[in-house]
Amino acid sequence: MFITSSIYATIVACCLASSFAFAGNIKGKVDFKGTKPNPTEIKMIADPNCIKIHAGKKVTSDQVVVNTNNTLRHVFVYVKKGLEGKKFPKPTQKVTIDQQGCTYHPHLFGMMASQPLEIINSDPTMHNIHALPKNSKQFNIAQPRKGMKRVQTFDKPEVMVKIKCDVHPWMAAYVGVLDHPFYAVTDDQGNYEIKNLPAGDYEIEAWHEKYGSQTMKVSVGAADTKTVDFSSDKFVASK
Ligand SMILES: [Cu+2]
Repeated sequence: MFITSSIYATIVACCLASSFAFAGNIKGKVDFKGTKPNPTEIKMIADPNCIKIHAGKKVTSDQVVVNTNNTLRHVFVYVKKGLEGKKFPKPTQKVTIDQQGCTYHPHLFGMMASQPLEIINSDPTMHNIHALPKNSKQFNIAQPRKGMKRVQTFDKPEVMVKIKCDVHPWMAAYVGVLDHPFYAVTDDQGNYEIKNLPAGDYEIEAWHEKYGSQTMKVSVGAADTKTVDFSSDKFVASK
């Protein structure tokens, strides 16, 4: 009995150790350098329903959001190189994009190829969501009524896919479609974190819709947490 339990304990300890041994984390922030731009007001004059939803309150663009601590929000950070040949299961849980207040929520996000994307219209007005991938099939869907939902997918990886509304020219969102789950988006403190990455050498890219992108190399060892910080003045405009 004693032998059996100690063998069992050894197996458990071994498995726990190995599951951590191959998982590392990368975290960091994206600093904003330069003159902080004023928030850009969105004029929703194309649709009086949109103006009514906001009850006359000013709405500002999500394109460039500099946080109070001088970091940049809405930056997509992901593993660009280093996972080639590795296969990761496709998640079955839905990712959601909501058309609410005549803007997209979230403004920028990530998902895996073939993962379901649920598109919701929470507004009492018509939206026409139009996704413009180059590697997957485009879709263009009218949702004239509040509460309408529809599920779509992107078949192939692509960083980034633009989503726009054919009714409201100010509406834009971006989605990074990947064949692995190692991505994150900077938050209202400019931070991101990519968890449970297999040990290895990686190229990490940070992408912003206005400033372009920056890549950094990092080696992640067993049970490491590495810090990789980016800076907007090092970003190079996207081609
Ligand atoms: Cu719209």
